[in-house]
Amino acid sequence: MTSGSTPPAALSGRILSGIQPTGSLHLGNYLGAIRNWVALQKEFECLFCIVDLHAITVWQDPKELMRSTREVAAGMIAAGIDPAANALFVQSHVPAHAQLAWVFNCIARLGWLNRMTQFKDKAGKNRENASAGLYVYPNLMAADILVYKATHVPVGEDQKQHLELARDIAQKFNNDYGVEVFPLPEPVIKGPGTRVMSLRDGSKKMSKSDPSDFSRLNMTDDADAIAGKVRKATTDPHPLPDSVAGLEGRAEAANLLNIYAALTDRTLEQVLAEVAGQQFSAFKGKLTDTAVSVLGPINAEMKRLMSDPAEIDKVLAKGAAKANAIAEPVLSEVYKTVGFLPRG
Ligand code: AQP
Repeated sequence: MTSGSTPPAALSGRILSGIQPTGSLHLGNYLGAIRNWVALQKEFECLFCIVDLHAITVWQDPKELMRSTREVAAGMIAAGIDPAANALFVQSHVPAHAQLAWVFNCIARLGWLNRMTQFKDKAGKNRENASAGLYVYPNLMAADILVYKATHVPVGEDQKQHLELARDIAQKFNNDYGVEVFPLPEPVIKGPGTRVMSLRDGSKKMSKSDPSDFSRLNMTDDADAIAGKVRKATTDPHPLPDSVAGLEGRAEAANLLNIYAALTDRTLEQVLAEVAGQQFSAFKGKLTDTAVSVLGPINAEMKRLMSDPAEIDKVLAKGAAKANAIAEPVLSEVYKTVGFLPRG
């Protein structure tokens, strides 16, 4: 189940990456995050956290949450995350995340949280009915990062504001107590940073929680499912253009081409040179074959791993032990700094 490789001698820092077990992993999670994390594990000491505490800020069916937590672990390992060389673990298995988050609830200012755009997006119009957890989500995310004194965090566009908040919290904690407990974590960008959009609507991001399964390619989809979804993907009546400028106002075409470029490790310009003038029907055939060739082996490995849940749980327990060994001394340092009496 693990490759057993050893980390290189000189690592550039410590990275914390998180992913929510809120449903099926999809191509957006793979191209936008997991694939880049696989590359980062060669350069950094990495902690990969399946953030179940974050997941319950909105309603989760308990059985489905358990299944999804194991499936995310299987997906990450199948995609190339090496749990022997890094820590792959579940957030609720490391109590220091929630404990440090409480301290940060007392550090972060209401005004800072009020500016978080993701809360506004996720709470929508029914703000009064959103959970208090959703509101303080960024404080927990700051704790996820700082409980390991992570130096770097791979973030997409949508998470930049949360990383800024984590830096503000670290700085305010250090200033308030006159200490240098926390480093200020830096964003790290690896790979093309592909943002994958919905297959049904090119203006919305591909998302686990989109009610339409046809909006996304799941990492668990087989070849038939992939072919069906690509065939049904929204397009427009025009042939494919020969330049990036020709994609202006064609969000769905741009999305499919971006996906094809990311899957084949090429630039949009290189891909356009290949497909310019083609009709969508021909291009969709190529895209399907490519998606199947990339996702197929991952999918098969995920199925194999999911057939032995006890083995996944063992890997996650080892990951939690590694994570706890780093987090507990940091939490003790914080508790001492704020003046909590040591436990007898
Ligand atoms: N469509 C996407 N394109 C590129 N990257 C994406 N990520 C998610 N969707 C896309 C990246 O995947 C990582 C893990 O994301 P997450 O599960 O923590 O939360 P999310 O961004 O909220 O993902 P979803 O699928 O949209 O989940 P739900 O529907 O539950 O909110 C992150 O690095 C994210 O940027």
